[in-house]
Amino acid sequence: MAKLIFILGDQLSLNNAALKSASKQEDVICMAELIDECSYAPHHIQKVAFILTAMRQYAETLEQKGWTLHYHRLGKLNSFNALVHHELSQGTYTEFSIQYPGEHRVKALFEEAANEADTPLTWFDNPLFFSTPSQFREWAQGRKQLRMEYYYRELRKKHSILMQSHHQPFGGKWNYDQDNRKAYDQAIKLPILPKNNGSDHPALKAVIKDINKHVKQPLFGRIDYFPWVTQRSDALKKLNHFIKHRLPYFGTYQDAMLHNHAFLFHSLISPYLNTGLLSAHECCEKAEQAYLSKQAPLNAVEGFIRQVLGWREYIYGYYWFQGPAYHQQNFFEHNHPLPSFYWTAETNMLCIRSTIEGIQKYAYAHHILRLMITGNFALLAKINPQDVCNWYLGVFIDAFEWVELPNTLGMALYGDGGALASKPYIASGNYINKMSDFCKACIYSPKESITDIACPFNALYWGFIGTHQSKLKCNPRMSMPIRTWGNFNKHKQQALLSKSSQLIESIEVL
Ligand code: FAD
Ligand code: DLZ
Ligand code: SF4
Repeated sequence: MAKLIFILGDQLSLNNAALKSASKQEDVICMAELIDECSYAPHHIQKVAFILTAMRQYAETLEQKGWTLHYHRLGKLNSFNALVHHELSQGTYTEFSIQYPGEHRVKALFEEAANEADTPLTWFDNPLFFSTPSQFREWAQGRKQLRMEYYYRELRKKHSILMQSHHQPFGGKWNYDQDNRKAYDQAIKLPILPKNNGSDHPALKAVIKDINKHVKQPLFGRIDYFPWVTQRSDALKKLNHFIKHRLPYFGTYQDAMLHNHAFLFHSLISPYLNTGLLSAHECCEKAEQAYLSKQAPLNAVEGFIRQVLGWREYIYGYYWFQGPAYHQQNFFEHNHPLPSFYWTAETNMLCIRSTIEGIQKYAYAHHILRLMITGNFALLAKINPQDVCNWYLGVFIDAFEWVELPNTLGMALYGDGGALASKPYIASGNYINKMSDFCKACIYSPKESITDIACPFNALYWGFIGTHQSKLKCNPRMSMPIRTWGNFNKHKQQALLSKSSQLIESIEVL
């Protein structure tokens, strides 16, 4: 009797563990393009088109390799539940097999469907990560604080990555962050933008046509320029190109921001890693090799490996560790609605306008833009975290809940009260001015706080400190701004608090 193997839109690897467990002679592989999955978040058109095109191309590979495949194109089925019922009406299966999905929601849907069908369901760990949710749980057990740095060091040792000996990291230090905080200074020429892989890509064109026909909910963004690829062989080329041409400068300019360059020296590999087109192992191995062959310096290689082996693995474990109720947390009790410029980019704040225009165009913004521009503003303007998370889940090509939620709710919004981040990532216009070229061309001035031309980030920053002192004062890393706030005279405090409230009230016209 056959097993039914489900492969989801973010599991497109030939090393998929459920696929590996299957028999070509007996078992059936099932994949589906589902209306509900295209509409449950305010997705970017490039995200939906990327996933569906990659699914179709992966399915072709499976068929060429001789697998029996039930592939459902967009328009036939709405939901995972409908898919399970449809498959059961066509055949009898002893078991369902599936690799762990990227969301609690999807896991619950399959558990419910298998239960209803009275069919055993086997989950498999995703082998494209270095670690599993249960290994993270074991590591987390009994720890007062779950900090990425310590998880990262364990994984470096366990997998012997960038290690001189079992306990000694290359260069003698675990962390080169101090060298990795430069604004862009033109010392190195900016990389050329990735080419448009959209307009002459027949598979992508066919998918866009199907999306326009079947997905009724309007999608976010544009797709006239599509810098992404949709097959593993091309994703590998993109990775190799990054390692050769941009990795050497990745560390130095990791935190830099530019008005007219959305990508700088970043790798642009997150959509491929998150859908199974690339594995974390090969990304780290290639980066390590670049260091060993003296093609990239240690600060760059360690900086990159810290993102993939450190942050990405930690975030994955953390998401499953926190469980399905995590998304409801709202430590600061912020409840203002998301401003409409998060969708339209229509604001005079150039840092926000430029970031959101980039997202509309590419479904992408690099980490510091996500954290210190759109995330920082949402936190300072006291926007409801659930609204913010919904936006992040939709608008980025690489967004799946396991990675979006801890980054947005935990890291950017401090919505879990510091379980993930050691302090709120907040900054005034001064930081943005130091790290970018936005402020030079903005109608607001980062040097002013109260006047009509004052940068809104400034009064919002102090308004945030002023209103949340009691919640922040137990965090030693916040003692400096709290002390500074305390040293302001009452008149200045009052002026900043009322300017901050005014800005929040008039947010739509900023
Ligand atoms: P690079 O800067 O070149 O980094 C290399 C790789 O490291 C990335 O591809 C990614 O796989 C990994 N990485 C780096 N930082 C993180 C991190 N904090 N968490 C997990 N992996 C990391 N990343 C997503 O993949 N999906 C998301 O939905 C997502 N949402 C985010 C939301 C917020 C508020 C913030 C602050 C960060 C978010 N990130 C998310 C993390 C990070 O911003 C992106 O992984 C990165 O910008 C992707 O671009 P890149 O491939 O050019 O990354
Ligand atoms: C995001 C997404 C989209 C847009 N479409 C599909 C789809 O049609 N079929 C599918 O299997 N998965 C899709 N996904 C990914 C899911 O929403 C969800 O994030 C993953 O199934 C979690 O593992
Ligand atoms: Fe952004 Fe303020 Fe700079 Fe304008 S002045 S770009 S709003 S930080």
